[in-house]
Amino acid sequence: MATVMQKIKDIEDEMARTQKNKATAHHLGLLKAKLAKLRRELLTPTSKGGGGAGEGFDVTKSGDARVGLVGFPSVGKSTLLNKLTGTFSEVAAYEFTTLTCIPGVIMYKGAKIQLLDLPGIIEGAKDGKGRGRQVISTARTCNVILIVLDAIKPITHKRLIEKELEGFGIRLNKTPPNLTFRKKDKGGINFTSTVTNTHLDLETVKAICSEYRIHNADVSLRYDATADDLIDVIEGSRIYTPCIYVVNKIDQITLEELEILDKLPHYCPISAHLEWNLDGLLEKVWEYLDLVRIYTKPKGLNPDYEDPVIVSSKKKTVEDFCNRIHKDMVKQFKYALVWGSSVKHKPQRVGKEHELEDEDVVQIIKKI
Ligand SMILES: Nc1nc2c(ncn2[C@@H]2O[C@H](COP(=O)(O)OP(=O)(O)OP(=O)(O)O)[C@@H](O)[C@H]2O)c(=O)[nH]1
Ligand SMILES: [Mg+2]
Repeated sequence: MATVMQKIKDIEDEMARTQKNKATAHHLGLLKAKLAKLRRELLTPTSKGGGGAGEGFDVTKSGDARVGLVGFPSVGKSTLLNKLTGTFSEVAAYEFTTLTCIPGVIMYKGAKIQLLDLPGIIEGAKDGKGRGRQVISTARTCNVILIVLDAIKPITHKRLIEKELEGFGIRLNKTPPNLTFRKKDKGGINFTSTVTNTHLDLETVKAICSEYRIHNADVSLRYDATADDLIDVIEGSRIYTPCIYVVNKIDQITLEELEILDKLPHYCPISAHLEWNLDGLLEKVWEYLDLVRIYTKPKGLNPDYEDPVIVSSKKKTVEDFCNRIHKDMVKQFKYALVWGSSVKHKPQRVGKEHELEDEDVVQIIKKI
């Protein structure tokens, strides 16, 4: 392990030493690819060595969605979990109070949201320091990540945590790169682009590909992609997670300082201790989770508005809805009656490919 970490450090040092310009672009691209490969090696260690370094904490996923609290020690993650879920996780003024993953549950708009309190991470977590790797592995399983920051600590902390998560293949508030990468049997590296590229050129693309021993491929860009974007696509297994920066302890800063924070994107200022703006935070979490509530209507009865079935806005067909209820339901499916914004008529008869909208009412008609 030490050798992989040493190699990572050497490459990072070399990148820091290398001036960024046209002549060095391909060399930097190559170094970035090497770095991505080494980080992946850290994630999936060979059989020898400590037990499953790439594994997260053993907490069962439950409810409709999972939200994780990530941050440096003593920023107030446990305080926040306690206030939002009523679960007990020890709070103390000293660092590294929480040593394992503590789950709690938030009931919100009829959805059951699992909130995970995680141990504080330290710089270098992605390279194997502390329990950070386990923390970040668990963060990978979350539908939304809350990066908790301390209002009185420097804003550079935000950048450090982002770096840790990025080093582990988590992309925050990003969409997958809009570029095609296709391996071929022959023909060399073919590079095309529909826009002007300021980051990538043929030479850099070739350098990156050669690091992966890929000598024949079509690479086509539809936007000004970076070397990191291309590496993400080649590496695969990147996770794209929405993230909210929760700035805690705002009871310790001035109104002027708060106004500056208010303008930043993806931010939510709170005081966990004094319970300031926790409703605002929940609303934002709900927005970032992007969930769809579907009410069921048994035949001849009123819809059940108390207990919606929750699906993700990316998987919201009638079939997805059926699968959330029971794995065999779709086998018996004949058609569905839908009331709500996804249809024109009330009710409308739809098939299992139909996409539902938030707060639709659905009645499933089974085959006899
Ligand atoms: N002033 C102020 N203090 C807070 C607030 N929230 C938490 N604290 C204090 O900050 C300290 C650390 O809180 P914890 O909730 O234990 O922090 P943590 O992030 O879980 O820390 P680790 O488990 O060590 O990673 C405690 O002394 C809390 O009382 C807040 O909103 N304002
Ligand atoms: Mg804690």
